[in-house]
Amino acid sequence: MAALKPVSPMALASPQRCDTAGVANPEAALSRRFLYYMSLMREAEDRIERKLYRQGKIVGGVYVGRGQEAICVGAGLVAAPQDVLFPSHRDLGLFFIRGVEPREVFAQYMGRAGGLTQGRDANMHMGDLNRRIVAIISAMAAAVPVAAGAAMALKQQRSPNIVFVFFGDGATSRGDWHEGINLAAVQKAPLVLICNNNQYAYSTPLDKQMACRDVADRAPGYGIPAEIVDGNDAWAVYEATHRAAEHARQGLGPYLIECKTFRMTGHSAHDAGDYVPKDRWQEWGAKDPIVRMEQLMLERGYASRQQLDDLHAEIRGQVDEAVAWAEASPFPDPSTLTDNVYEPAPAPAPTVEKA
Ligand SMILES: Cc1ncc(C[n+]2csc(CCOP(=O)(O)OP(=O)(O)O)c2C)c(N)n1
Repeated sequence: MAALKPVSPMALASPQRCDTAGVANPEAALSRRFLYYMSLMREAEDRIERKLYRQGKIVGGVYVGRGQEAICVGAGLVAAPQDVLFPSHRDLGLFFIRGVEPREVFAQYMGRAGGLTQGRDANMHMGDLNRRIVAIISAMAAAVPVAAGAAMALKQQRSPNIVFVFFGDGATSRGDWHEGINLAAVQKAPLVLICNNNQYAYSTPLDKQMACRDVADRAPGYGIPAEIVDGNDAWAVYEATHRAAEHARQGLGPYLIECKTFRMTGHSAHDAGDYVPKDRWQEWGAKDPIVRMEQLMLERGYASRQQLDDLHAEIRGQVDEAVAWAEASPFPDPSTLTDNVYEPAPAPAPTVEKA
């Protein structure tokens, strides 16, 4: 493991870390939050992908962020509660950070009435506007122009809030990505762009989908700053996101963060990822973000091994309960099928001129 870097005082002074303000050791408290959300995401996704999906209980496909948890958790803990989030399909941690209950997530994945969309539209389009999470947009990169528009709207309203949009490396080779960034850059819209560069887009390795070395190389073409961080280090992601968010909040426009990571799974539950060379799994398995956070906490005396084990046991218990609740939740009543479906008002009857 790389030597531990000190945490920058700027990141610790973040107004967004409100729940660690006044805490005796904010760095320890925030490390614990990183570990909690990353572990909850891992446990929930393991249960979904390795058990419920195989039992045929999941409606739709399953895409997980195994090995990439530090990205959405590190960035998500920077966002203020009223900032707007656009998650990708590997960012479950954002939902938990915003207060979505694990039971709502399991119900969503199982198509139950207790899910966030009341049993509609499975997991791939999960969102909750009440918590300012825009539903995942499954067409790659299509979220970026929408997020640019949301950021422009916040700017017009003179809101102090900003927008965070998450996507993979493959998305950065799509036209919508470039158009969205260009628009946001020209308009100096408050947009933080977070790329999980997990080195594969489905089965396509990075060097077969883009000719530049880093995703960050694309930013200068739009006149915006970018930085590259270790995407398996929640603290590094947090600090970079903090810099990006400050930039956006000061009215300086978009900021791109490229998080180098690796997808420790196939593209989705139906894909074993056999095209990935075996040594790459080993290389990146040794950089597991959860294990690294535990090591940091142990080395700095933020927790004992027993406390970490207790935390994992607590999370497993939460997930057990949530799964049981979701399984007991009914499927939606068919009579509610068209509830919340947009119906245009009937056109007025044509006036008939009498001769
Ligand atoms: C426009 C479009 N083309 C193809 C797909 C099918 N598809 C879904 S995810 C994916 C790969 C995405 O790769 P990347 O953007 O790197 O994100 P990752 O899944 O690695 O996080 C593809 C090809 C899609 N959803 N949208």
